[in-house]
Amino acid sequence: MRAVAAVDLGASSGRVVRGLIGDGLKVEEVHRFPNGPVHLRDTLHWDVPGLYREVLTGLRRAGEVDSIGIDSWAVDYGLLDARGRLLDNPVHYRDSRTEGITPPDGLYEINGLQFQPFNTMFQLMAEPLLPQAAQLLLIPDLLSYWLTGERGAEYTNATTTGLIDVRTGQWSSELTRDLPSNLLPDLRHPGDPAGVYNGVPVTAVGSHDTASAVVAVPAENERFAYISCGTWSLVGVELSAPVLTAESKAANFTNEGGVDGTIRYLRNVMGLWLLQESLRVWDAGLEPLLREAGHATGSVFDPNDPVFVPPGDMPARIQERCGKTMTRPEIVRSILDSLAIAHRDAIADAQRLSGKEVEVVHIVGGGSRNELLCQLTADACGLPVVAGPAEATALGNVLVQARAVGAAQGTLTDLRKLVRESQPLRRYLPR
Ligand code: ADP
Ligand code: LRH
Repeated sequence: MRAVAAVDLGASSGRVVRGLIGDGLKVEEVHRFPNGPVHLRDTLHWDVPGLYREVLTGLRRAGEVDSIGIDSWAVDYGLLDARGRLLDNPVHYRDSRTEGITPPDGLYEINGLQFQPFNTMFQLMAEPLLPQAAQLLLIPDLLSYWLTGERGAEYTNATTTGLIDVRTGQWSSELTRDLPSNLLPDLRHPGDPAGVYNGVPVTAVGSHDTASAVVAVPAENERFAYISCGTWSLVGVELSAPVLTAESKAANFTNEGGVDGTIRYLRNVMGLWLLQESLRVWDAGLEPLLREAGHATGSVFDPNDPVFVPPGDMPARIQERCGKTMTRPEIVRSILDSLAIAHRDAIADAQRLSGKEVEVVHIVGGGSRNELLCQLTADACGLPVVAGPAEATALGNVLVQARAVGAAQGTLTDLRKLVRESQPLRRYLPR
């Protein structure tokens, strides 16, 4: 048996899990803590030093391990000065500084990414500290640097910057031309060594949380769609090559770099952020409202409307979009109905645009615990939904480390079998 520690920082919470691999796969959560945006005067930040403190607590609780791996949400970064000091607390991707930015022509053909104003390359266009910066580290790479003193740019997360050429898998010389030289560190790949912390090797994993989540999708064969459902719903299929057609660009589909050279062909759907923010505004708990939403009637709105990106009064924005006043259960039901329809549309588009047909939809992440959302998604898609694991991201992180330390072997198919055989899953048939 080998033990590894996986640090997984989601946009709404972080956790550290201890994974045991050898005779099957066992995971135990040793630490969990909240995460979220913090307004400091006129800028929305993350509390990254606070997260680092929680990571240290989690690693202490994980005890003796053979490896440590870190993943987090994508696109955000810290800037270091020439002496390696953090220039400012990292800015949250929901900050308004990229509002109104438009993508240059010809970008999709190079980076293959759907247009999201918060992609790192657009944040850098609005970054006042760029002239003082010696190096940029994406969040998992920054935490890894604080642990080990070593710097690098993990590939899967680097693809979310918009600065990687999707055809070569390298930093694009064209897109990085105007950036300070050496701003972007050398790339490292999932499974590569990334330094040592307290005598324990740190291993690069799919450090983009969605890359790790898709590793742990318990699919039996290739004909699956996935929904990595948490703060966002990342909805799509796994491919071996990017789709860069004009239709794909118009449909705002992204080609993100995955573990083992895969491409995550997907669309960002606004996800449970709508519900998280509603609960925050109401100061209400999730479970009673979900029960009541089961009997409520909802209205359908477009959850991907950019009006929902910044933090704020989601219930007011939703009622405005639906053109009527609703009760709380009706608002919750409207969110879930609208997400289910957006899931259906993204899965239909992914199949049409990539030519890949699917026979099952896997929902992983915290949203896989939402029974109503899973059933509504099965109903909307007309396909069976397999829900779980809720902690797919941490599991994918564990599995890539397990393979790097020699405790697991094989392809993604082999790693997925370990998930299928060890994790409770629930099946929903379309009604
Ligand atoms: P992220 O990684 O983006 O922070 P998670 O994958 O941790 O997100 O998912 C968090 C979401 O999962 C919550 O916002 C909530 O909507 C949903 N969730 C978590 N636990 C439950 C539960 N017991 N029942 C229903 N939904 C849940
Ligand atoms: C999910 C996620 C997603 C990105 C977003 C910024 O946590 O990494 O894949 O698009 O955050």
